[in-house]
Amino acid sequence: MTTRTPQRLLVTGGAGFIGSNFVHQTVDQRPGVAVTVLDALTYAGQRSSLEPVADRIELVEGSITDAGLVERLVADCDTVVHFAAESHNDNSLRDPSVFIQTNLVGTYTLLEAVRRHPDVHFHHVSTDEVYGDLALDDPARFAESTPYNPSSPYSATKAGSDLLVRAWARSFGVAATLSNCSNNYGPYQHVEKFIPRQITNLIDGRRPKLYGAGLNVRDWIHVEDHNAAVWRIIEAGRPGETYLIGADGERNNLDVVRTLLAVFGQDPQAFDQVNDRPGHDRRYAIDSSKLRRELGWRPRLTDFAAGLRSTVEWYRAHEAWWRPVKAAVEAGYAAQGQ
Ligand code: NAD
Ligand code: TDX
Repeated sequence: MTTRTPQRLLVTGGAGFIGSNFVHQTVDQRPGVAVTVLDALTYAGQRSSLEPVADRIELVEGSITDAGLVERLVADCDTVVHFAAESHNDNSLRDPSVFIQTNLVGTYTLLEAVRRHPDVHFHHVSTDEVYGDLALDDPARFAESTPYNPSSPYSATKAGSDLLVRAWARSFGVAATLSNCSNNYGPYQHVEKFIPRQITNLIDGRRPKLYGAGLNVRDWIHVEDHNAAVWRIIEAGRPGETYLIGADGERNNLDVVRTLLAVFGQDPQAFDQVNDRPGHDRRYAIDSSKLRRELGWRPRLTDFAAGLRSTVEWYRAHEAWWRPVKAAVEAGYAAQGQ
């Protein structure tokens, strides 16, 4: 089995949802590892998400499309963990241009720098959405061999970035691993996303907003389990390989809303149906047996109701973190009838 001992990490997008949780986990569990975060602090990245670890990491504010900056930072690390992206499907339907810049040009810029530093390992964090969607009654799940078939501008740019990484690994010998994970939930997730949007609506006394009939299925995983898998892959994943990450957490959106309504002690019917997302993927489902078999990873936080309760507690306790952006996010959705 491959073994690496990452000591100097460059974490792109480390002020976002999954990246900030990754940085917290790394600082807590691996105090000897030096962490530099490169983050453009877009609307989705917040300095305050790293405040609890601010004195133990370096945060560089800048873009992954800035080739000079990227070169300097890559030269000084042994491992790049690449989370930075434009990540929201609904935004990509309103304006795809920044998705092209960050997800495609940004990943290309990082790959070119890593190519000049052959000792640096590159881990690319991606999504199950590159595989398109499955029918609700299809027994199949996505596997590493499933053909790419992305639906939205977001997932198309993530698919493109995955293919760039594979090409740079094969053609230029870049030491890269890839992971494609299902839907994450947990602390520090932007209130534009499904679960935090409904939690903060309920805290505010508003009704949850379901797209269409709520029958679309997502395969939920707690962000801590995702990040533990990323650590396992950067230590032991085989260069050039892709690993799917999932925790067998398939649920439809209606079920998620009803579970949240129960946490808040409210009537299971107390939600609104709003305009559906154009091109809305029906179902994602991950078969993560390769990662489990080859690298021995297992999810730990698989009690979804318990995970939702602790996430609700986090949003109640961290209102100062999300309150400043909530009204503008809701106004944006209202303008689309959502
Ligand atoms: P997020 O939107 O919460 O965070 C993205 C971060 O990237 C932000 O801090 C933002 O400021 C930063 N960023 C954006 N453009 C940048 C640029 N040009 N240069 C530097 N930094 C930039 O996203 P997330 O949900 O934490 O997702 C992180 C990664 O994980 C993404 O690559 C996403 O595709 C992938 N992913 C997410 C999920 C999920 O459920 N959220 C599931 C699977 C994979
Ligand atoms: O208000 C809402 N009501 C609703 O029913 C919102 C915001 C969403 N939804 C639905 C759409 C989806 O079926 O909930 C589901 C989840 O929506 P999102 O949180 O927007 O996530 P999704 O589009 O599934 O993509 C997420 O998982 C894969 C992440 O945002 C991506 O970055 C990741 O790649």
